[in-house]
Amino acid sequence: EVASYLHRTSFHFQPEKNWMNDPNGPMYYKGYYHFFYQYNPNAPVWGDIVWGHAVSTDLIHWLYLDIALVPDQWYDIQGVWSGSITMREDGVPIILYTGSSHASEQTQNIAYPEDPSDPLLRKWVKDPENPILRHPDGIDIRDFRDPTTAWKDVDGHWLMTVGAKRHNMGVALLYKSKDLKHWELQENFLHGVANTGMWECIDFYPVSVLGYRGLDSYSAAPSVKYVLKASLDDDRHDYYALGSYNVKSKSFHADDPSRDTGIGLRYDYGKFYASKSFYDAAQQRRILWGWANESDSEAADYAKGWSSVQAIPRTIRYDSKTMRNLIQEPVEELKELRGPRVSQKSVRLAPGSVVEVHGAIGGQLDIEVVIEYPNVTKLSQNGALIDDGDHFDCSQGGAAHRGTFGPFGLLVLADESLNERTAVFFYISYSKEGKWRTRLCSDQTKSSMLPDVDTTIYGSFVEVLPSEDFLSLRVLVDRSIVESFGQGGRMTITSRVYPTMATDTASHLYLFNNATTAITVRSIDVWQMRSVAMHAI
Ligand code: DQQ
Repeated sequence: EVASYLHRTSFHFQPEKNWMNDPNGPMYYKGYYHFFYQYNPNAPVWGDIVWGHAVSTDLIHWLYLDIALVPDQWYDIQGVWSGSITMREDGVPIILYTGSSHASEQTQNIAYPEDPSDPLLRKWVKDPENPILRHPDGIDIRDFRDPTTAWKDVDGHWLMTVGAKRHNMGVALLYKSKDLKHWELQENFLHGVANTGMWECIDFYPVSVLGYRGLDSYSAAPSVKYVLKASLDDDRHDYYALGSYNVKSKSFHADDPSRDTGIGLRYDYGKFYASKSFYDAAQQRRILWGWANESDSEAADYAKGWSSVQAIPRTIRYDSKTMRNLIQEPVEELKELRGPRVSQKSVRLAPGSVVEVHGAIGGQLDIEVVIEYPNVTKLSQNGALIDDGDHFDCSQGGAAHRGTFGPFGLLVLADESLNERTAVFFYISYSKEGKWRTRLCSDQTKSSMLPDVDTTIYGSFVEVLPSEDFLSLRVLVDRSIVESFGQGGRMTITSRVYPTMATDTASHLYLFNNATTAITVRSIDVWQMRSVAMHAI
């Protein structure tokens, strides 16, 4: 038995105890970042859901506030479910949320801050006229939830969407309002995709194709693209499409319907669900929160008294290099926690080698690695064996596989005898279409000696441009979470792991190369991360 506090994260957001799920209504208000979350105050499993509330001045150090919304009305008595914040024109934030009624009907409701002059917004009041929306015809009472942040239509009205399901088609229902309270269903959907099931926690927002700045207004400028995200209840992953928004017809169109409308791109290839973004007016950026649930059993959740963490908030922007995806990076403020650093340059990794990064000790690390992209053309002309890309996916063999150009990367949360280790690695292969493709994978199969943990291997392709002669990887390690950002944040993988030996000062870091070709690491920088004390005020 391993002491469960060793798995409690040290710089990721977690309540003091019990169950947490979706991030709700993140915002910046009067000098504070606010964060609400689906929370069960009574047990480390889902149920009795309320809106937990916390504030921070830097998105990293959090103070817990009193619960913001509890189930106390017929329309939300079975749970105060997910929703969003909208900034009213007078600068006052309002909450739109889903209630699960006494009859399990999903209703949409509105709540206001009791005292908008309090920067902490400690008290919230429900509108006496709630519910403000009931399910429309043709939508089941259980398939109507998670209102988005409202945005301005060209005629000055508000628009918002609520997720639903119609004949197994995931849809974003569109509503229009003058006052954020009286809503009218529009004839068209904002978007919908056949056979994708219920769309939970829809997010819809603009991104600038020009630069790093985040956007708040839903303009029709040609430099603005739109992201539509749906959390698919059926397969529990967050998918997004990049596209355009027709302000006249009020509909979203994916740039590449064949690829995107599936809803085809994932924010993260591991555990990252029910995510929600917000525009941070203080830093003019858009930030994304996502929920990372446990990979261990419910019995383990009861034993440790808590379940789930939030992934580190991520700055998101359009990838102006690939023009096909978003870039996600941990918020800059995380660097405040960086402590002692170890660095190495030009490390040659012979085929089949494991090399320790000396001094990179502990279960709390921020790792940045840059690896030379191997000279695949030269080596293949010399007769090296070429893998058929279609024959390797991350889950076949994982880090133990041996190919010409992979796997190579990191072993994190590893004990000295390598009984436990989590491998985050690249794998380059040649496809039937005659293209070199790179995968980023996270292999949990050897991450823990505990019997019940889900050790699924995660991963997918990451785009490497012809002009890029390197592979880059940033990995955040925090006791029971490993967050990997490939090629500058083009692709991410979040995994949950539960080492029993590789904990605390017995946790080591290694570079490894299981390819049959030598690999050169250009540089590796590793920071030990300080802990954050989160407490109630
Ligand atoms: N979680 C909430 C729902 C939402 C789901 C309930 C997504 O509002 O659809 O806790 O995880």
